[in-house]
Amino acid sequence: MQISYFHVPADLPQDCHPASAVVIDVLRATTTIAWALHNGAEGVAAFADLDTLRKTAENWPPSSRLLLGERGGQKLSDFDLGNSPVAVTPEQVAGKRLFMSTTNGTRALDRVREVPLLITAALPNREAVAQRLQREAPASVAIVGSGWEGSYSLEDSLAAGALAARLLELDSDVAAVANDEMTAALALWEQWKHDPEACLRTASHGRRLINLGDHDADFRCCAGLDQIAVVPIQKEPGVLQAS
Ligand code: 3SL
Repeated sequence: MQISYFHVPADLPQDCHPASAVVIDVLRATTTIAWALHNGAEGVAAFADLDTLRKTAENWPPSSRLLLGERGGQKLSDFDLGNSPVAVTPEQVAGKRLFMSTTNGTRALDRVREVPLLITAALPNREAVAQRLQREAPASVAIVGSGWEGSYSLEDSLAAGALAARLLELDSDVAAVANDEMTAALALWEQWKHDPEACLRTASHGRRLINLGDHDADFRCCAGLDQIAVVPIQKEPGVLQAS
């Protein structure tokens, strides 16, 4: 299993066709997806574009759908929820299809939607994703960070390093580091693994969230390692479901 890391979706070469992809947006899209599915959401349909999201959601019964997302970290005025992982409680999401669009995370998902095995990961479901990849044993795994509007995100690299570190621990004969970005992400994880929340708060997007208001609960949630066993997998184009 050759494991590569790409800081942002645009770094993935057009002629690169990995057997599997893992999209990461620690702050906060893939953390929210993991918690929403853990808390019983029927599925998360991810959209890069808001108009397409609204039109598609209209075809779903109002009582079993929620519109969720943000732009620039702020909830959209006609949406039910923003992008906080602590807001997707069982009371809010159980049995519902979530229609989600975020500044970077859902765009990253869009970029790799053709990859045969597409998973999302965050720190709370890191162990579950690692176990699943080990079981599936794809020849190649492209871990794709969401970044922020095309540039590097510290926290996505941290989680990429956390996931690769666990894959190497599980079976270092099978898992192998395939690019320098992956090696650097592993070093980042080594540096911060005893205090991931501090890394998230140091990151530029962490500071952006702090400037927008009190996100303490989100930071705690997004930094919580190996807390839930859900593995969000793309079951149909753009739709993630628990497995
Ligand atoms: O960029 C994204 O996809 C979001 O996760 C950003 S935010 O944390 O909701 O502001």
